[in-house]
Amino acid sequence: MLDLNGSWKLMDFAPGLGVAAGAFSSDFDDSDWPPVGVPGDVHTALVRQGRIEPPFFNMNVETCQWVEDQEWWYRRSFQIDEPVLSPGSRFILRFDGLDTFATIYLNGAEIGQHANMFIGKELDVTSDLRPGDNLLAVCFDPVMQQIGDHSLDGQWASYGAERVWARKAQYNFSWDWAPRLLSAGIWQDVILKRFEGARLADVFFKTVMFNEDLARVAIDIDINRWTNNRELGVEIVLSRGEQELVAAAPVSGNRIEMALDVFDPAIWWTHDLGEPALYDLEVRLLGQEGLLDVYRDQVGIRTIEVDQSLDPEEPGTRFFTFVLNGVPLFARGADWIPADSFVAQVDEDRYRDLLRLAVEANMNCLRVWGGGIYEKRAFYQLCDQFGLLVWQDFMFACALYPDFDPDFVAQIEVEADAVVRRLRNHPSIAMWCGSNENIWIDDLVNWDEPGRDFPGKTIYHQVLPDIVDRLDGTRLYWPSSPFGGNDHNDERQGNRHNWQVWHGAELPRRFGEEPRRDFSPDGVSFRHYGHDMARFISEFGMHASPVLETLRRNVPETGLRFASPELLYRNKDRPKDKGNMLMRAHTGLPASLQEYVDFSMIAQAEGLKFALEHYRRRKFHCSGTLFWQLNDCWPGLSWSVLDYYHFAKAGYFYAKRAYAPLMASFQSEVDGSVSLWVVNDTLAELHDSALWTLATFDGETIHQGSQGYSLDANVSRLVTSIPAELLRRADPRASFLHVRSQGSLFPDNRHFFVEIKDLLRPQANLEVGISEAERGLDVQISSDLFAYFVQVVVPVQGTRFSDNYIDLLPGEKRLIQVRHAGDRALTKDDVVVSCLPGTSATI
Ligand code: BMA
Repeated sequence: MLDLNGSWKLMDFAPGLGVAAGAFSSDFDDSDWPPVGVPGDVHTALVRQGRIEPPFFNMNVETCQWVEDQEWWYRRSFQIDEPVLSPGSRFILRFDGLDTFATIYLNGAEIGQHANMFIGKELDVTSDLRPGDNLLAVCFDPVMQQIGDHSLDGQWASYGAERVWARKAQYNFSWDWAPRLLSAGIWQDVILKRFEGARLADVFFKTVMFNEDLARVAIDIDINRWTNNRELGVEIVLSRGEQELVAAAPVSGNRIEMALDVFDPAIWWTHDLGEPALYDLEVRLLGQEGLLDVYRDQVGIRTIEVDQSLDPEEPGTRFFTFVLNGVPLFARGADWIPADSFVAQVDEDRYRDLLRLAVEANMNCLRVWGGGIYEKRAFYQLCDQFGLLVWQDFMFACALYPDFDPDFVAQIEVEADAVVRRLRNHPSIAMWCGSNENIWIDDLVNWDEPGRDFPGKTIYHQVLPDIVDRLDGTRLYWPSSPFGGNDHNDERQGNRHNWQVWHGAELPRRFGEEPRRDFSPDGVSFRHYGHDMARFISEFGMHASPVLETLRRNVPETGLRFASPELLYRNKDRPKDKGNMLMRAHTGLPASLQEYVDFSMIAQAEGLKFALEHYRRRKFHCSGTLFWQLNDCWPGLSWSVLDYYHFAKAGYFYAKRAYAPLMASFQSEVDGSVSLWVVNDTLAELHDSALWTLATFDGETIHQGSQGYSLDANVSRLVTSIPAELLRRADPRASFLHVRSQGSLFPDNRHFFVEIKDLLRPQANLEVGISEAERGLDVQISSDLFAYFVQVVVPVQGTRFSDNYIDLLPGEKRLIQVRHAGDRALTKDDVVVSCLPGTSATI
């Protein structure tokens, strides 16, 4: 095996001139070409060379657009020492990722082309290699030139119609949260491997059945052999800790199916329901002379289904519930987008940090959204290890796709085949989904032709499900997100995206009805979530600004004002004032940048809290909430709760509390009463008391109550109802409800009776004490009166908070642990504590 990553050389030419100059040939002189790292991308290399400014700063994206129009050449040489090759030797050159329109040359000869960023390319180079020096060159053609003049009648694609012709990450053509950055490059590993006579083509591990004592697993092995008279055998080792199971068998054909019985099996669970137990799987291919090939992976024993049976308590509706190992679960999570505009730059550490943050926020499920990429191996391995389920989209988003073009469909078949094979052994993969919004939006655009055939339809309804069925067959295939019911975004079956909030798309709607939009503050208000009876909601959300530090790093001083052109440039959504509508509904409009940061964060955080509590109370009528969106690909203004540098917005902490496996929440009723609910996502039965208080912001307790309750495992339940007459004793603008668990089972929660902007809160005074602790600081905060939106700001990347953006009750004292995992020691000077309206804390 030869690792061909590392230092290559890079140069650009005007289209066509690289070939004319002979850049493919072995004796071409590339001594003046600068070095480039592989895996990587050309933009990152150009920043290092000083040829472009860092694209994310200010509006630099605009000045580096020329990069997509050039032809980019990578070259490197390598040595082959083995002069003697046996007749059965084969050398396979493998590129895990080429972005995107690539021609590959070895020793001056063209050996292959590739036009799909999403899947790898393998080339048999046995006859092209030579002993000694070899020269590998890859040319990437300009994307738009390769796409050419294709057009698609009736195309309604947002974000650039031409993108649908390129199997390249669609968000890179610009999105409503991403700038246009069409990079190029060898974005994943390159490897040269020698095989003798045969190799493993594929391994599929699946759980056939299990009970407490025994699991039966099947391992299907495909072999690729080119020396027919070989005697081959396979050996399987499945191990976990002390337990090791071994099986061996001779193979006569090209395929063998083996089965193993695992006694006392360790079962894979999401991290909240159990242990995400993994086994090491090793499959060895043996010839007479020994080991020919080996496959290593971590696998899990588990079953996953989606229950879509009728919901007897809500006639006319169906469940949409993940059932893991026979246990129905509520999916708590968010939508995942690529973690960088330059996906080559996302390494295992960044995946780990983001996924750990998701787990720490009590999430058990993420959706890999269809406008990004099929993520790298490390992403799925970490989801396996962390016990996160993955809703996996195929990469088709917000457009019509040319399924009338046989070449395009052939390309999709190859892609889906490779993707399903690559991902199907990950226990984290819970289901396959054909596209993002393609079916729903076509019906919205062509609302007067319900059920019409549209370009792309056969991909989601035939091509993909056939492949999933053939190569997997253990998971649900679902045609699109959203899908199911009457309008493809129904609340009675399937899954839904709620874009009434933020995008003003009025819900519900039925086939044949003209879609309506309402962009007014009322139209986009997050209160609409409270009427949403969705069965499973896989997108909904609101923008919030990132922390000031992120803006300071990327916006020049002159632009650090609310609504400055430089700031608005970071908002890729249109029209750009949806956030203002939302803030007008809930917080009022900001008058400064600091207020914009706070108010937009509040609108998002309170909106997520309101939505998540509502949907979770409806467990299992609603069985999942994946909010839009977990992360960012650049330092923009977006729906994310974690920004590009992984600084958490207030919405992250609000979601974390609303996602606590045990969660208490209040719900206003039309008769003026307020009900108190507790949701139990654990598998344990509970007995507890909920202590609730009606109090004023300045410290007067109006009423206190205590309600004992018992809760079965895995349910949501009304615990008590607080009558309207009692609540009328307080001024709704100057009071709040609070609940605490006597046994500290759920996080404290509170309820306001009016919008944030209408609250009458006296100015609270905070007292803050900071002391040093191992790997960070302990921040003690107390308040004389009710303090809203208490935030501990530390502008140091990688800082973690035990909690943040909290409320303090009158007289309450809270400890916030501030930790930093890296080498950077935090000091008191790094910390600013404040609450709203702006108070200066006494430290
Ligand atoms: C949905 C997503 C994305 C989009 C988001 C916010 O449509 O699928 O396409 O970025 O909403 O508008």
